[in-house]
Amino acid sequence: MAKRGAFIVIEGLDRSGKTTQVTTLQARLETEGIPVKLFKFPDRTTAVGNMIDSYLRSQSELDDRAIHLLFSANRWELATTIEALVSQGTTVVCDRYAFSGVAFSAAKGLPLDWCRSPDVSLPAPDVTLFLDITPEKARERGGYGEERYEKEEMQRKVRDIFRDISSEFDKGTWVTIDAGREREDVAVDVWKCARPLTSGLTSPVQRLW
Ligand code: T5A
Ligand code: NA
Repeated sequence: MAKRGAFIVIEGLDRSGKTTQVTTLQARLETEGIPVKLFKFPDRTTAVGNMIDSYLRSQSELDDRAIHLLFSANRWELATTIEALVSQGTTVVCDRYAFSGVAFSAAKGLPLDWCRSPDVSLPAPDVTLFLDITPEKARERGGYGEERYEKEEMQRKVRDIFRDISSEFDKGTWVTIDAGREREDVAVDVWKCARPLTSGLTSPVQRLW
């Protein structure tokens, strides 16, 4: 069976260092000669992404359900591309995914099952690396508080929901990493989890959820 690329998702609270870590991971994979492509959700560059961006910057108001569905639509509009890349042997690294979708909307009070349903049958990551940080520590980092959800109370709820979600996965497919440490220490753990997956998976990509 032909080898495919890995589908690696990095999740976490706001300011946990996801973008920093996906960028480092991409560079390391490239150094090893492993074909890699980065995705980021929300992808603010699409038409749907523009609406999400405006909402997050509090420049527009939307019903909680409407914004939830837009976040999901934003994943669906890139799902085919992600699957095609992975099956052609490219490793896809993704900065946030459906788990952020569920955690943030459920933290606002929407029922968890309702939150999951629009993401059902999206490609499932081979591993989700969850960057865990206390809201207190996250707040000390650059740029915190600029966007809609960057408030401690909200972040605390989101963290609890992420923990509930993590308990549904086995240790191989969901890894919690202490993101309150130095960048390089976090990167070492990310690399340890990601590297083995890129040596040639043959099993088909699974589906959420
Ligand atoms: N959302 C998202 C939903 O509600 N539903 C969804 O379906 C999805 C996909 C925007 C919001 O959308 C919500 C969740 C969010 O509230 P975003 O665009 O990913 O999501 O948000 P960003 O603002 O881009 O990213 P974050 O705030 O989450 O930051 P990161 O990527 O976690 O952190 P990063 O790497 O940018 O670092 C932040 C700062 O900390 C420093 C960095 O240099 C930077 O200044 N830093 C460190 N400092 C000390 N020690 C370390 N180890 C550090 N690592 C990074
Ligand atoms: Na980010």
